[in-house]
Amino acid sequence: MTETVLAALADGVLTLTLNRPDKLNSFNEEMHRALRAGIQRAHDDAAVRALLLTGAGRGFCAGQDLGDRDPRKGGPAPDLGQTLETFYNPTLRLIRALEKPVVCAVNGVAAGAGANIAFACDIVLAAKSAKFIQAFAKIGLIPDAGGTFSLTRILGEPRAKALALTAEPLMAEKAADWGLIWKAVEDAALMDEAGALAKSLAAGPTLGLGLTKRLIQAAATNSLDAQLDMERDCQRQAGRSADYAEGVTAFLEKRRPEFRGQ
Ligand code: T3D
Repeated sequence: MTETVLAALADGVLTLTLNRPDKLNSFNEEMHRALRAGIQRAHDDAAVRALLLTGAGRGFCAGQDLGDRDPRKGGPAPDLGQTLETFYNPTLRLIRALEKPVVCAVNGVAAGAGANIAFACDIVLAAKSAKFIQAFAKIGLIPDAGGTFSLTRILGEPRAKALALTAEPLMAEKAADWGLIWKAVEDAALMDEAGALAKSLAAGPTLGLGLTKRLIQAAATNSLDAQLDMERDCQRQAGRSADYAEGVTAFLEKRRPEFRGQ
């Protein structure tokens, strides 16, 4: 049977590739479970120092597989709150809580929860031909997988509302102009560029990078006082790391540092 998520570990980077290309990598239950297991591995395995998420084929991810939601098949209406609780929400929380860099290479259309999973990642690169669609409005749903959170925080209400209410596609270059993603790159260069970025992050001081991620995510809800306290505590931790000692030593010895993520 074909695996719904391909996993490959090289140079400290765990690459997870959503792999249902015939369905534009939309989520069935198996793919939900496989993606969650892959991200959990990134949490648990010290050999993983960065995560790279992408999609197979011409799309990144088209959200939920609507074939699994076909009302014509009869039966009671599905409890979508339950499916968010069981599948999407744990995945979103795992991505945000992972104290290692998460790079997302959006190789094609990202729709519905597929777009919002990308926005939960730390650094998002997209092929210039890729587009992001809050497709929910077209089928009577609300933006989930953290969409109302990320769109509003990153873009502000006017753009978040327009994207969510109209379900208009947003092209990669405009998404980058708006600050919703890091950058749009030539299609042919996407995987090389995203792979090189993930590899260089994985070779970096990943303990410090993880703390940095924690701080930036906390800033949206912290007061300045709380944030300053948190920076003090995290800097104390970073200052005791082997990577900090190595970074300063390498600087003084005018050589490249060799970080171990400790
Ligand atoms: O249910 C819950 O658990 C609640 C959570 C919901 C989370 C969500 O994500 S809800 C939103 C679900 N997603 C969508 O509504 C997007 C549906 N797809 C589209 O609107 C379009 O496919 C795209 C705009 C993404 C791409 O359009 P296009 O023209 O490039 O491709 P296409 O021809 O529409 O799709 C190609 C194939 O993928 C096609 O199959 P076929 O005809 O070749 O056999 C299409 O049916 C299939 N596909 C695309 N998206 C989905 C899908 N099949 C199942 N589910 C999909 N979401």
